[in-house]
Amino acid sequence: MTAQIVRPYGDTTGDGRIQVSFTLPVPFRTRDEQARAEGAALQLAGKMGLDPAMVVHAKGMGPDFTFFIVYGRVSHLVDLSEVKVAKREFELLSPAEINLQIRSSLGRKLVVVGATIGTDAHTVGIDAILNVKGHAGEKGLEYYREIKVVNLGSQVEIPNLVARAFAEQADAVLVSQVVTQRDAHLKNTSELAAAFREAGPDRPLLVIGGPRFDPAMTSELGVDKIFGRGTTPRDVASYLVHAIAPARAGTAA
Ligand code: B12
Repeated sequence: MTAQIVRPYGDTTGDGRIQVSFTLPVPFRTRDEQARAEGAALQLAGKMGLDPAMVVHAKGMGPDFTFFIVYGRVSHLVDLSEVKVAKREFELLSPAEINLQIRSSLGRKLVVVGATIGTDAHTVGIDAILNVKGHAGEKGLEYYREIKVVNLGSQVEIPNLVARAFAEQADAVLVSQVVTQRDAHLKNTSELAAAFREAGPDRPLLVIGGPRFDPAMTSELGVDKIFGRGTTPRDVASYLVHAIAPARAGTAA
């Protein structure tokens, strides 16, 4: 049975050893600069509660920055009974169940329009969900007979996405945001939600995804659902069915 109170494992069970990496705006060119940089890293590690702490890797990043990996011991305990896990609010269905449910509930194909917005050119995530080749051993939404996928690609401007979504009579708009520098993903998502709000009351479902989103931020960002790291196409298809084409009484789910 797993213990309720656990500590990190480094060299031996429960020794509390962890490894952290960070960058400081300090140079690392001369011997003196290197010694000062490592001292700065150890000072930060100490303030973070790592005792003892050891710089196991330091590398200059351009003339003014240094990247560090620090290995050290923390005294904190993890109480597993206090861990909160968000519960999935929809049932995970098979592709056959998803197709059947769309057909019996909507009586037509479910239409999704996908894109990345802003300057974000990372398409691997949205393609993993949409393209037939899929992700993690699962086929993407293009594989589903009852789903029509319109993949607009990358760096789509929000007004163009809104126009296309209405032109396609999209049931859902799927947007990927991978770059999070200066909170670009949050700003772009809020702008997307505002643009759809302004476009009229009958907007499609807004589904956002990316590795660094907090799935609990849906209402704050004005969208319907946020998917994070490790999402699979079946997660998304099951959610779409739950939100757009729920099972009618008496139909198979
Ligand atoms: C491949 C890659 C690139 C490729 C992208 C090629 C392409 N066509 O996509 C190239 C080389 C072009 C690139 C460029 C850049 N990149 Co880059 N890139 C990566 C890298 C290595 C992998 C990303 C990836 O493909 N992951 C695999 C996919 C499957 O995972 P995913 O995106 O998380 O998607 C999953 C989930 O998040 C979710 N999901 C994602 N989107 C959606 C959408 C919906 C609707 C749903 C439901 C789910 C969902 O489902 C997916 C499957 O599980 C990451 C580092 C990393 N290891 O993650 C950096 C990274 C994302 N890149 C980064 C940066 C900085 C850049 C550049 C700015 C670099 C530069 N200075 O030029 C440019 C930006 C270009 C631009 N305009 O956007 C940073 C971002 C840092 C930040 N905090 O924002 C990262 C994290 C690297 C780093 N550590 O610095 N990059």
